[in-house]
Amino acid sequence: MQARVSWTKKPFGRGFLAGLAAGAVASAVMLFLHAVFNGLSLPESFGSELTALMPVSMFAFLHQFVGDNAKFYFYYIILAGQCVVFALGGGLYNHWANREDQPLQWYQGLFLGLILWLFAGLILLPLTGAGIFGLGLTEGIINGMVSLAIVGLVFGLLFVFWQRWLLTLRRSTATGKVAAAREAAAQRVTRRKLFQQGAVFTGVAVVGVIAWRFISEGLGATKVPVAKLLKNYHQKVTPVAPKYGEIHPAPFLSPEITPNDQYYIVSKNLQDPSVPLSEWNLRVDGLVDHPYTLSYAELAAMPMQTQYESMMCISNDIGGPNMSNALWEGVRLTDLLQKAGVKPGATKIVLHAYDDYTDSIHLSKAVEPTTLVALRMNGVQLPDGHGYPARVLVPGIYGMKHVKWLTRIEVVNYDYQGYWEQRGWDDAAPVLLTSRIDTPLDGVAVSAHGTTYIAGVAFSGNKGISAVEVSTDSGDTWQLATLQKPPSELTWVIWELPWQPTKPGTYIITVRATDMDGNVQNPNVMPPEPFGATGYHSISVPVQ
Ligand SMILES: Nc1nc2c(c(=O)[nH]1)N[C@H]1C(S)=C(S)[C@@H](COP(=O)(O)O)O[C@H]1N2
Ligand SMILES: [Mo]
Repeated sequence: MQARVSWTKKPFGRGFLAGLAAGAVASAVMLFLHAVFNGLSLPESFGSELTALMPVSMFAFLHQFVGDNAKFYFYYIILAGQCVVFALGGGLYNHWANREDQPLQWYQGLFLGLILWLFAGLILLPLTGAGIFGLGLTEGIINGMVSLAIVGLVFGLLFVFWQRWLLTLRRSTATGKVAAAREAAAQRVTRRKLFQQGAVFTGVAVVGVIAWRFISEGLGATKVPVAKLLKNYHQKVTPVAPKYGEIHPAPFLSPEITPNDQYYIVSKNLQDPSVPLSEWNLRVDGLVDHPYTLSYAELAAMPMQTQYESMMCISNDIGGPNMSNALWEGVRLTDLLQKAGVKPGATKIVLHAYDDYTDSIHLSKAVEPTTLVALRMNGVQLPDGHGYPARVLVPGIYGMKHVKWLTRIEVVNYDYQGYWEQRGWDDAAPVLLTSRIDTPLDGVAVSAHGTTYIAGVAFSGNKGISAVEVSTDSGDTWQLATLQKPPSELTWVIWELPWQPTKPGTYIITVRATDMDGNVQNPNVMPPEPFGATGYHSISVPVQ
């Protein structure tokens, strides 16, 4: 007689294992249906809801330490959670409905699949705010019901298959009792060892990632003590006439216009939509006299405006990469609103997107002549990743409100809060004046003989740049950089300072900008949440 029966040999354990194996495959099918046939992906729907429920401080922590890949890690954890739920479903079913641990019948698998299908459609999805079977999502209720039914079917059949297969193992190992007992004991030891090793590895990895984040980025904005920077800081000055001139080409300096394939991309989605024009139109409705719908051709036939505009993500760190500049073409939002006739009492415009993202802007911002529904970027149709077929441009406001894959413009009379605002980010979200050193690279040595061009970009949103100052002595003295005359006040400005360090040693280089109104960049170090980051970008450069 075996004294201890491993849990995997009890009905629950066997059901759990079978459920886990079937659940992993069913999850893969779910992702496949989502990617190829616009089926519903529970992890995405759920992840979206969980980030909304997360306190802002926790979100900030994750963002700080895990960085831009946070959404992917988060998603994988939820995906693993989904497999565990499948496994629990299998375990509990086997425990309650199959106490004798007999081979299951196929109809039992289908029954379990049906229960999980109803659970997902009637309980889980409504809990995430997506409505019954994803009624409120772009995928729609039909796609939701059908794709989840296929997932349930796959799960149910595979569950029975694996359960039966695991039972055949019991029969074959039950023959040589002594050998089996010895083997089971050995397995217990290796399992414990594996578990211990796994825990140690995970611990080391977590500590390593946190340490690495501290070293690689945490220091960037704090190399010069803020107290020192604040000593002769004036929030507002009389703006000087910009010192425009020729900029020397330097390695790693951003080009003034970012090519489309280098333009930063940020979105809430794991997989961004690729919108078929046959399924797309633009609806203008809400508090308007004449709601209407435009096809792409009708929208493209309206008068177009061309403008240069830079964008930055509100989650960009000081010195971070999520900032770019392009030439855009689009229809003025105010023209679209005028066509509909905005009713008195309207205060905000809600922008709805194909990926179920939403955001809102104030009516006063919406009617500014530079607020556009853009169709083209750097002379070509919007690339998929940047919002094809249409996206909003709101100069002066962070990238968040530049809604991509736009489908609907809704006029409202209440204070709507968008996707990120519901997660604690600022609703006004004006771009906070910032500047970045692109070259030389942080920590990379330069020669003491000859000239090094220190250069980068400065960005104010929509207030232009009047001056960029650079310090090469840890913020003690500042020199005026040369600016490249920008194509508009809505773009970043390329700046440069030639530098001839005389003595070898390590230099701390810092940059700060002033906009056309005389506002000076804020030296106080603040993380991106919830208003956008502030502080000065600093690098340390060894001179040899
Ligand atoms: N539909 C939709 N629009 C969106 C987003 C999104 O997830 N979905 N992300 C926003 C954010 S946070 C930013 S910073 C910008 C980025 O635009 P880009 O990828 O073209 O640079 O798009 C905004 N528009
Ligand atoms: Mo963003």
